[in-house]
Amino acid sequence: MPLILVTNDDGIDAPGLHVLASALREAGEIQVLAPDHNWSAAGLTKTMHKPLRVNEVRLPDGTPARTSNGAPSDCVALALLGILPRPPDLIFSGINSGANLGHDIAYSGTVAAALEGCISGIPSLALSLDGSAEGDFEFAARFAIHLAREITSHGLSRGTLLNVNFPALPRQQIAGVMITRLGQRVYRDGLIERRDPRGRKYYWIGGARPESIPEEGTDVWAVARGYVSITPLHLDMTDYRALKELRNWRLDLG
Ligand SMILES: [Mn+2]
Repeated sequence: MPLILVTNDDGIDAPGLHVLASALREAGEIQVLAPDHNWSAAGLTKTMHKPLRVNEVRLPDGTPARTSNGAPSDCVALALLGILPRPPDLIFSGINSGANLGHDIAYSGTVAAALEGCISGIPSLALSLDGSAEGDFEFAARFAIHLAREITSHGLSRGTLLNVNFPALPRQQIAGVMITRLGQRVYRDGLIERRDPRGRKYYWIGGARPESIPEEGTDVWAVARGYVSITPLHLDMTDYRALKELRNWRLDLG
């Protein structure tokens, strides 16, 4: 039985984490280590300037779990560096409440936790559910069991992680599974300026929900059409096309 680390970025109280941990018990021995509060959009964080705490807690169904004041990626690092009795064979991050598509992966704490696992050479996945209706997590969790078995039999090459997104649909309406590439998000953030009680300015960055460019074959396209989207991501972010172009620049030291 593989040892599976389950974490997330919505925090230890998130229903998506509970449903995932409960389901994955069918695929292996599970260990839960998740943030003690919501870190959505925390990205990849390495906490270096404050102490990290780990507390033992129980999930609503009684499953023993651990929680930390660190970011999702810190939780994975803590687990791998000795908090778990032995290194996990697989890392599942999720199930996030809300999709992580296209450019979202740069901000997503859910994906960041999987990235942290991937950097350490452990097969890792991020799982996200479009929309946030609680009842929809069950199908995604069942599918996660299937993914755990597939990864155990096929393996994942080093440097690759999987970003999985589920449409906000009941099982009967899901069209199928599609292997996709990353799409593009369009953010509509604005700067909101306010004043605190002392008259000093402060700011919020925020706006309407992001939209997407529905290009065929992308993750945003697949989820919009009711498919489960699986996007293989790679740690090597080198732009190989730009590598050739840059070599034509005059970049002598002068
Ligand atoms: Mn989240």
